[in-house]
Amino acid sequence: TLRAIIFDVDGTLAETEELHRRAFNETFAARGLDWHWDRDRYRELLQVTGGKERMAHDLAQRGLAAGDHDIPALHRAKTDRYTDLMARGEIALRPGIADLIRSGREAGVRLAIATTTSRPNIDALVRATLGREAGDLFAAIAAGDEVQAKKPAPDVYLLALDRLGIPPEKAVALEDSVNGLMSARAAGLRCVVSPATYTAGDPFPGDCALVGDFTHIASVEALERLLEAK
Ligand code: XBP
Ligand code: MG
Repeated sequence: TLRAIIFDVDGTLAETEELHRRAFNETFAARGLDWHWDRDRYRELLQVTGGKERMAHDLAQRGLAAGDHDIPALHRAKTDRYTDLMARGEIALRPGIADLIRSGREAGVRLAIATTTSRPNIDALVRATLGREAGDLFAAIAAGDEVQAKKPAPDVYLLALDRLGIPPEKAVALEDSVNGLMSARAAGLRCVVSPATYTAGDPFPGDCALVGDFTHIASVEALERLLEAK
């Protein structure tokens, strides 16, 4: 039986990427940089996980020298902007997520997070949508900068499992992207995928349970039924 549910954050708990994009663009403008990522460009850039890595990749593709810019400082400013925007409360959890979290707590299934995003972003999202401290609600939280290699590498899921102290067979990952799915599978986890706005139509391989939205697995019982049917 299932002992833990490990959630991705961006695209899975909530549709956050437009807020990330806005925070990046406002940061660039505030620094007097004439950079702007429109939706199509951002869709391409989402292939590179992690905000700092994404900025470095964008600079390289445009033939600009990364050494001319303080990417860690830009990214700190972006994180400040993102968490301020998040605190306004305009972002909602994706349908089914709040019910599944409630059901997991009632059933004694432990909840965890494995994400590429930065820890302050997780805290801000959980506070704004669930009115709780992430550290109180989730038994283990593994965030982007805590590991050597971000998704699609398995590191962040392995770290979450290590902190939970359980083997991958006893847990399931919830994801919205191919990079996330690859990360979970490489860590030995089963994975349920519901594509988000930016990942709809992406080619998900057959080794996951694909659902239209998370209302199909809004309880631990429904999630276990889906995994058994797979
Ligand atoms: C999410 C990401 C993150 C965010 C930005 O991927 O790629 O980089 O877009 O977060 P996943 P930071 O959902 O697969 O974890 O700017 O804090 O890195
Ligand atoms: Mg995601």
